[in-house]
Amino acid sequence: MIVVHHLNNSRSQRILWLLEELGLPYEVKRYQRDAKTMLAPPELRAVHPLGKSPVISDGELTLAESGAIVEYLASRYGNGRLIPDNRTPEYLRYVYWMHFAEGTAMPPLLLKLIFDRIESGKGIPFFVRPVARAIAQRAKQMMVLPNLQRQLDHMEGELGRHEWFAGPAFSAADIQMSFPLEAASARGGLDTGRPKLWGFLQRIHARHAYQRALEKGGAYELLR
Ligand SMILES: N[C@@H](CCC(=O)N[C@@H](CS)C(=O)NCC(=O)O)C(=O)O
Repeated sequence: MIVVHHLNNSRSQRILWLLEELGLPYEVKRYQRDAKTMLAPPELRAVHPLGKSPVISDGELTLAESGAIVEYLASRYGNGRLIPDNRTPEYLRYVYWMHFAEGTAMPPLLLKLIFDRIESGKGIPFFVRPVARAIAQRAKQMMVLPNLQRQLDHMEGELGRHEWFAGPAFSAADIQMSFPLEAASARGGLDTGRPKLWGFLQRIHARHAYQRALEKGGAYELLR
C-alpha cells in the first residue's frame, strides 16, 4: 500500500491528486503545521531526515521530493498515462516543466512569503523592525517581484501555445506545476489579468480527481 505523509496546506496535496488521477489505492497519514511557525511537526523527521512533505512510502521504499515522487508514481503505475512518449517534443516540455516547478518557480514565491512576513514586523523585536522592513522591501523590489513577473509572463506565453504545459494533453507536469501556480495566485500576483494561467487553475480545480484529492487531504489553503 502506498502511504502519503501529508502535511496540511502543502505540496503533498498534488501527490494525492496524482494518485486520484491514476486511480490507485493509498493511505494518507496526516501531519499538522505548527500554528505559529507553520513548520512541519518533528514526527515527519522520523519518516525522512529533512522532515518535509511530501514523502511517500511504498513497501520498502521511502521517497521524498515532490518531483521525484510524481515521476516515480507516474512511471511505475501509470501504464503510459500522464507521461508523453519520450521520442516527442512533448516529452522534453514535460521534463522542462517538471523541473521548472520546484527549481525555478518556487524560490521567488518562497522568498516573497518570507520577506512579506519580515515586512509585517511579526515576531521581530520592535527596535530592529524599521531596518528589517527596509531590507525586505528592497529585496522584494530588486529581485523577488521582477522575477515573479517575468516567470508569470513566461508561463502565460507558453500556455498560450498549448492547452497544457507539455502540449495538447494533460500530463503529470501539470500536476507538478499546479502548486507554484496556486501559490502564485495566493501571494504572487497571479489573477485574471493572466487569462491562460487563470484558466489553467479553473480547469484543474474542476477535475474530479482534484476534488477527490481535496476530500482526502482536508482543508487546503496556501500560505499568504
Ligand atoms: N522541493 C521539495 C520541498 C518540500 C517542502 O519544502 N515542503 C514544505 C511543504 S509545502 C514543508 O514540508 N514545509 C514545512 C517545513 O519546512 O517544516 C518538494 O518539492 O518536495
